[in-house]
Amino acid sequence: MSRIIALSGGIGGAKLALGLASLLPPEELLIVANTGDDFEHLGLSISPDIDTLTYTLAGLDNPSLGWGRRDETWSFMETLAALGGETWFRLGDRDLALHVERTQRLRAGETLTAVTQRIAARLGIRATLLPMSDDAVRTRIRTPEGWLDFQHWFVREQCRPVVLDVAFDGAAGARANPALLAALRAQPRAIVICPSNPLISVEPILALPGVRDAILGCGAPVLAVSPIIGGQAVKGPTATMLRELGTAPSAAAVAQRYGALLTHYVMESAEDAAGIAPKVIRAPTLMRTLKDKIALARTVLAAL
Ligand code: FO1
Repeated sequence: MSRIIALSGGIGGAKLALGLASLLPPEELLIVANTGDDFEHLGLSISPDIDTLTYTLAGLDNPSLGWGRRDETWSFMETLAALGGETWFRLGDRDLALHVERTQRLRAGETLTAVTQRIAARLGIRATLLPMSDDAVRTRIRTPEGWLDFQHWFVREQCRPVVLDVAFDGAAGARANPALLAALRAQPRAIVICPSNPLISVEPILALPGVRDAILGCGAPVLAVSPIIGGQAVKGPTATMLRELGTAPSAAAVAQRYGALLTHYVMESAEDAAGIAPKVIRAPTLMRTLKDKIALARTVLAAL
């Protein structure tokens, strides 16, 4: 039974997940991926955070893009462009195979959990990787132009429209992954909130019925790692989103969003800890190399 439950979005979260997977026996690590970014595109079921976690844990990630597969080729996209198809969301040739395989199996009636686990096993991942839910939850962003589907705002519009609100369509009626709820009932050693965007990567997981209460009720420490360094996100729109929603971006602002959920918070030594209630652990949180990822994971496990 999993003893450490890691909640993760894409790139930043996946880096810490890899560090944890490098240190823990596989049966002691459960990684739960946000699926609020999921969408259907070109007839395919795309699960960006599951993809990034899968590729990162399998050593197949594309470090320069931060998404997709390494050693990628783009014949499919080039051909699609020549035919006048939609090219704002890029699917590399190798990546395409994963989406086709996932889509086929979902259409045949398999759950996203089963498909995710099969692909992870095929790629040699030994820790458990699960979607937060098998039901569709879709993050949407309210902008001055109206509500946008997440990938339309994030990729097609390059996060340019100002964020006025964030919603997780379907979350209230979705069932959290039963394996997550079971792991939370089975006296986990700790919950780790990876350094992902709180607004769009972690809060969709917490919005699922029963998850927040199960975390609070499980009695385990809950540790988050700050995704903000020096008022900036390492990658992605976390800082801009916080600002547009009326909060000055800082490590403390993220801790405050998680509120009473947290018992521990890991952040850089230069960050201001004023107003942070949980126990603060100072550590380097920038993860460039595998060594950095393992070092941060070691700090996290030592704190717990
Ligand atoms: N992000 C981009 O900025 N541009 C893309 O063309 C793109 C394609 C893509 C394909 C598959 C996949 O799993 C992820 C992809 N992403 C792309 C990343 C992704 O949409 C976002 O980084 C996440 O949703 C935010 O966490």
